[in-house]
Amino acid sequence: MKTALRMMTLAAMAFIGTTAGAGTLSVQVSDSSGKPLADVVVVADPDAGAPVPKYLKPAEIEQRGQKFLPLVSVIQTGSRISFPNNDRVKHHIYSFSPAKKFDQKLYSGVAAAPQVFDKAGIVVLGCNIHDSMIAYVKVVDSPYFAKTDAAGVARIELPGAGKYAVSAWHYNMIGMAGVQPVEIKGDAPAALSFKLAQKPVAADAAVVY
Ligand SMILES: [Cu+2]
Repeated sequence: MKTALRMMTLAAMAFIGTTAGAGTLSVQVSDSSGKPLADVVVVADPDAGAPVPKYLKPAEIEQRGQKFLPLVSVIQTGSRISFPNNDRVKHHIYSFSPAKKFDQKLYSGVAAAPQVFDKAGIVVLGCNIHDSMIAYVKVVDSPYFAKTDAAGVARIELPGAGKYAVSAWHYNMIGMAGVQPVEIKGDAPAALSFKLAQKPVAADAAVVY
């Protein structure tokens, strides 16, 4: 435990120590017509052999207005997520996804125990009571990730020079986007763009709750 703590501290110090030479990667994501896409998970995986530090941060997906908020989360493998219920009604969260199967029986308030997501992959959450409730959790091994904002832009701080493989994922995309290599040199900013073809929006999804 002591050793683990020391290693984490050293890793944190190394991270702080290198931020001066860090490079910011900006990624612009749009659909095939060029419209900016929000809620895209962008991940930069360090090249083989490069260290993959753990920066585990607890995350939260609340339930409010019979919705999961946020709709899309991205966390590093091993992180935990808590699920506070801020509705008056009870929810019953479940996932059948291979990366994390669980079943959080009917509850209200903060009664739900946090869940640890220890396998990389895509986890789709639903509620047994409210069929319209859905959330996506992308669990990734790399600590370098971000979600695109309303302008379709994700910014990832990378710890200095090195090569990375950058990928983009949206819950409504068709197939998989190609992985793009990027090399960070010194503190020069780098930029990439992705176009992700989207499935037509299902009639179901257009329902206003
Ligand atoms: Cu519910």
